[in-house]
Amino acid sequence: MNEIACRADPDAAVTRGPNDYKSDVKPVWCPGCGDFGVVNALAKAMARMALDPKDVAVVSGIGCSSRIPAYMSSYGFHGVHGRALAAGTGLKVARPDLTVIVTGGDGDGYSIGGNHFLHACRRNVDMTYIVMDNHVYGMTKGQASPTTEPDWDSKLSPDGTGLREFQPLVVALATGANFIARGFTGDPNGLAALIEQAVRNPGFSFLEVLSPCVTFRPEQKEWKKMVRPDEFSPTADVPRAARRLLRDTGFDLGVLYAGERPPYAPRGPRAVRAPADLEARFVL
Ligand SMILES: Cc1ncc(C[n+]2csc(CCOP(=O)(O)OP(=O)(O)O)c2C)c(N)n1
Ligand code: SF4
Repeated sequence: MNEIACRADPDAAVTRGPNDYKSDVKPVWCPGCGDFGVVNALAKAMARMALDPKDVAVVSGIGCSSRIPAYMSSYGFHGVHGRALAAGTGLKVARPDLTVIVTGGDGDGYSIGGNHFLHACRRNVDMTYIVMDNHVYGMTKGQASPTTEPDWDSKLSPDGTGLREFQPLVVALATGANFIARGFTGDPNGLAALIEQAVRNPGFSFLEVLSPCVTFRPEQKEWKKMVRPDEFSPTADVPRAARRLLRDTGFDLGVLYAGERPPYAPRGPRAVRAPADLEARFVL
């Protein structure tokens, strides 16, 4: 266990290892699901940053991957399908002192939540978005998602959908995300390092994680042979990152873009009030 003194409480010499960031709730995921790797990497990254769990909120929508908040010892919010970024944005603006990490799947984030994805990139609120992309809707038993390959033949999409895949990194770059990277659940150390960089980079950080669904896409077990670690070299130059994406295989890993755009800061008088004041304004 990699134990590090907690930065938030140095005098008390609190030490926390990755397991201290996991809750006692046992994941209900299928054995071998890639999402286990994200819990492990997230816990490792939190330990490396010596975050205090009470200062972290993990926010999600709905899906197998969106169960993550229950498995962490930090605060968590398991919301509705496709609205994790809206909840995370509200939380971060109301409580800028918190480290907000939004998590979910490709269905949750790119399909029903696609509009929120665009505007989260554009708004550049200082938070991290981790998408566990398995190119399928796992929880609802294997429907095609926006990142499903057009020729993926299944009972629900015989002969494939024929639809072009959504390109999350291209969209994130075009709409203004301040940090863009791709990781793989089969490399927990590399993934933990990417999560740490994403959290530390100011503004909206987007981390696309290839996370195999061993039940509905068993062929994804081959991803471990297809990924290309450290393929991206980080740049703060948007045109350069865009040119690099033209030859992306979909399995290139690393930090594509680390920008310097200042994060969103609320303008004018502080709109956030004490919960009691807010309640009083809505009394009928
Ligand atoms: C408004 C609404 N529409 C549809 C659903 C059904 N639903 C639950 S999870 C899900 C897709 C999950 O896929 P993904 O986000 O890729 O996560 P995974 O389960 O693969 O991790 C859908 C369509 C829902 N819960 N709410
Ligand atoms: S159905 Fe797929 S995504 Fe869901 S827990 Fe099982 S392996 Fe993971």
